[in-house]
Amino acid sequence: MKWKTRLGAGVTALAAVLGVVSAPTASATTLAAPDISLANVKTHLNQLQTIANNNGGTRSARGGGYAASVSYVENLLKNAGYTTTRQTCTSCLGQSQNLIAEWPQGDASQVIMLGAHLDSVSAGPGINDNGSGSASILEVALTLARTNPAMAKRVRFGWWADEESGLVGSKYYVNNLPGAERTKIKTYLNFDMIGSKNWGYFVYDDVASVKAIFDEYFSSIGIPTEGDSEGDGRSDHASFKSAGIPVGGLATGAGDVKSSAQAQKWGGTAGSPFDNCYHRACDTTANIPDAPLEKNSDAIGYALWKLAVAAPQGNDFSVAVNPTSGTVQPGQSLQVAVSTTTTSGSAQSVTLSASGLPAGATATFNPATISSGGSSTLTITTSSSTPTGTFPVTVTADGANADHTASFSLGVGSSSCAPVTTSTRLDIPDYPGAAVSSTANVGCARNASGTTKVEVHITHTYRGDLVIDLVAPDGTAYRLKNSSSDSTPNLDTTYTVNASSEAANGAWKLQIKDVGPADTGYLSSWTLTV
Ligand code: DPN
Ligand code: ZN
Repeated sequence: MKWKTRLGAGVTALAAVLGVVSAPTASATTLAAPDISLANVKTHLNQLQTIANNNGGTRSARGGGYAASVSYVENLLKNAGYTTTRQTCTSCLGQSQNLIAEWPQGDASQVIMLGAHLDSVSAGPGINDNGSGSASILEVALTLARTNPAMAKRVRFGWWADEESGLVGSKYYVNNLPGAERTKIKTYLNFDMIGSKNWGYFVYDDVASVKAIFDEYFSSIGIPTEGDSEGDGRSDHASFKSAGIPVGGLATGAGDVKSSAQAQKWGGTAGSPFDNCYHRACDTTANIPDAPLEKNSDAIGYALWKLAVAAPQGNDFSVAVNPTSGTVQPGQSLQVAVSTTTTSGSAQSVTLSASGLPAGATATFNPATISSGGSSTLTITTSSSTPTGTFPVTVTADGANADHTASFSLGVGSSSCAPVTTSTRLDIPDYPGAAVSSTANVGCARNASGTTKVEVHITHTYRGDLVIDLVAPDGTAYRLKNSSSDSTPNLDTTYTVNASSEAANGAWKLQIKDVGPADTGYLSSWTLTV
């Protein structure tokens, strides 16, 4: 059995049945997206609330509440091993600073960037707008550092100054990026308000492939999403989008009013704003429910892992049989060595089986279950009633992480194929009569040869009229002779045919058609030597 990869439909179905929502599961062959700790995200939000409380109830870019927020985030990131940079934004209120943090692993020419504005409006502490996005990507960054997976791409985070007066900090950052640095940013993901009290699940729809990653996550936990339109052009992704950088992101809604269809879909209150405290003093930690904060944080982790973390080398193996063909008389048995090799990762349990055996034949493996790298012996036993012929047997190696097959050609009967002569007279009707054919039954257990001989004796008054084919048991026709203007009577010729891809066993036919009027004749005998 090959385990489901990434987010199997079964995970969703099971979660629905159990009434639980689980983090994505991953098998040994797929990458594991982490669970982002809701408790830690809430700790960060409490710290931002405390900072606001100590700074006149706000974290607006102008004042100490913003500067203290930058310090809080920066300290945690530095201690976790990030390379952090403060960028003074000269166009921002209070000359406030953007904070940039880069995880120093992965291809530096391919950057996946995540950002959130860290400032609030002056009216309040801005815990949903935008402590929520800031705290969530902070915890994602810390989880990346703790997990320390092999990285395919470079990951960079940005906490933006002074978004609230018009995306000023992020515009400053993008405008000051040299062209070569801009093109390195392959995707920018923005998170602005992901913990709205009367939440919806909105996914930015700017780039379909980026939206699809988030949607894949939400569908795995059974949550429907909608494309975001309320935030279009209103948050920091717009600064990146204007510079031609692909963008995506998540939001749970601001001042827009939840429709009844949306309330049916997600719960909550129809006719009320998604966040009734948007840009107000009441946007505090009391304004933030757990559910959207947790699910959006996990969705961010999922997307980041999918975009930037290297896929682990899965466990894999190969299987081979030796020899690859063999012949037995009916009633006899033969043995085939089956060997496996671990080709990547570590060894896995492999169960062997065989299919394609003729009637009356059985296959046993000793042992039937091995660890990849090991071998087994396949014994094929036929019975006296097993038909003569060649049979393609498929050996299936069903591993815990991957499945593979190997092929064995089983011959039953003698491998010496005696010539078959058919001497029953067969009349050949004159044109436009139908083709006629004579049958030769071959009973042996190998393929026909590359120099299969067909000796033909025909009595006829104009042999140029005749078109002759040899038809193999599987229906493949081999042209022996075309029509011609050869007026000679009778035909006594031996043709050579390369029929090496045909199983010799079975009913072969000599097919003759008269394609010219007036002359007639008959086949007196023919001999087939495969
Ligand atoms: N978070 C809002 C602000 O910073 O004022 C902007 C916004 C509104 C973003 C609606 C997304 C959706
Ligand atoms: Zn905002």
